[in-house]
Amino acid sequence: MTIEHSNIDYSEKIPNNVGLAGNRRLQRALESWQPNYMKWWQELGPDGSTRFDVYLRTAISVESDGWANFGFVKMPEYRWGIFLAKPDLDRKISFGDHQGEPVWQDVPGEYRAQLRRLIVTQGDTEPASVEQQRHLGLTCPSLYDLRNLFQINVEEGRHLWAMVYLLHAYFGRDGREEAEMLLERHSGDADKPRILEAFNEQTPNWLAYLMFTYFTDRDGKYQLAALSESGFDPLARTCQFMLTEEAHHMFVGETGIMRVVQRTCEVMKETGSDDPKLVRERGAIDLQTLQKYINFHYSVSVDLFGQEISTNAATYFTFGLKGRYQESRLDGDHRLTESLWPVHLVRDGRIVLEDRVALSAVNERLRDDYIKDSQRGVGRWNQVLESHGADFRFTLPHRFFNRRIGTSAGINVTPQGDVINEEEWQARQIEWLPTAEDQAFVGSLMNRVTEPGKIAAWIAPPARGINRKPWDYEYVRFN
Ligand code: BYC
Repeated sequence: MTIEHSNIDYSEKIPNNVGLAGNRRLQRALESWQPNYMKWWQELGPDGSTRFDVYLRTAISVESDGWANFGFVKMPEYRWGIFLAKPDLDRKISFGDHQGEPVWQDVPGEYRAQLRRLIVTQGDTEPASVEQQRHLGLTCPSLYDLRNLFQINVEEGRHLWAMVYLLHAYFGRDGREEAEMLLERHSGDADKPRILEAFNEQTPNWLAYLMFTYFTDRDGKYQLAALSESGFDPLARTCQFMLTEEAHHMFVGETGIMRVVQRTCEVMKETGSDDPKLVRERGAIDLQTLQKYINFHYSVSVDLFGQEISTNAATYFTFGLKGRYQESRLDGDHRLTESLWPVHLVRDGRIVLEDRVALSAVNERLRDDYIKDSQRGVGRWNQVLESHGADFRFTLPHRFFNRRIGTSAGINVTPQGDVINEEEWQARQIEWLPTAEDQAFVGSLMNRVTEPGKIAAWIAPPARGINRKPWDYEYVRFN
């Protein structure tokens, strides 16, 4: 099946640029999924947000310039739709066994199971994050932050639509069944949990949410980038457009943490002390607690890249389904059978770096790209500390700290990268990961602030607002 690209049509029940009106069967199938999606949104989407008017951006075109339109939208009336980046008619597969062949507009029969699995895994994370964040609106630190939360939530909802479209359009009956399942598994559900572990964790407060959007959404960036190299063109184009939305989510995380650090620094200056106890008494979050949150969210997100040595990943690569980060722009070997890649592994209780066949290490290579990118924001947070004359510096823990997936799963590693025994881990993990007491403290700061121009005491206002509006603009209007 070939679907022509056209402009986004908002007069349709499901806005799209994939010519849905010309494919009645597909349109009917998606229209029958739509009420289930709406039911899910009402039950597990943002709590108590019905009837709010929110200043949201909506895609009006997929052109790289000016695709976004800003305006007030009543929350459940957001127009979720199906948008693919413009096709590149000459695009060739850039890696694996099919390197140099034209990209596929249909699913190759022999790769169907693997492709479906990738799409389902990607799709599963999107509604999961909405579920994880559903109560946060009740404790927002400002209207600006509330608006950003809702913007992210509606976009994650749209990303679910993007994957459901692929399942319906290209995978027949089992695709439709998978689409149903995406609304049946739920974050943290004992019987039907979400597929990847990070998406079953709780996002209990706004600090956890800002960390999540910085660290976990960044996994989204790298996974989507790898999928946007796919030989299956509809998947590649879907992911390309999703990536343009993802950037704002990570911006929310990066600047959000920066604002928390800023506020903590201001309080330290006011009290003339960096004593965590005094910082807490003044209603800000001490730097040690921030570091523990970094440790937790980073390590959980690092797990999302899978095993260091992975036959699944090698298969996806060889088949041309999922590439490396910016595969088509990389020089050199695009089959990876000859090259090597250095991989961290645990050998006899010690962490070693060993060269492995690059093909088996593509998960690790993507993780390396992710780690480098994650470091950048940490550097910016440290600049805030430096500019306030604080001595403390944030660090990313060792890649094997607190891991559940990969060769270091089940092995206790300190943030500095020392392997320790279980007893020491039990005794010392309270130094490295948020404790129940830390969580309770952060939770105690979470009071709802919804007056324009007002902001909670634990976070500084943003440097600027959305779409050139002032930060104290009335971004959400309650009815
Ligand atoms: N949790 O060979 P391996 C986003 C399983 S985030 C649980 O390494 P593979 C977003 C694995 O399934 C981006 N299980 O596997 C962010 C496999 O199971 P089987 C999401 C895990 O397949 C914020 C086994 O362990 N997108 O978009 O190479 C807000 C062996 O592992 C985990 C994607 O992930 C885990 N963490 O790697 C909203 C892209 N890790 O075969 C949205 C699609 C591994 O033994 N997914 N396992 O039953 C993939 O590319 C791959 O599934 C993974 C795993 C990279 C995740």
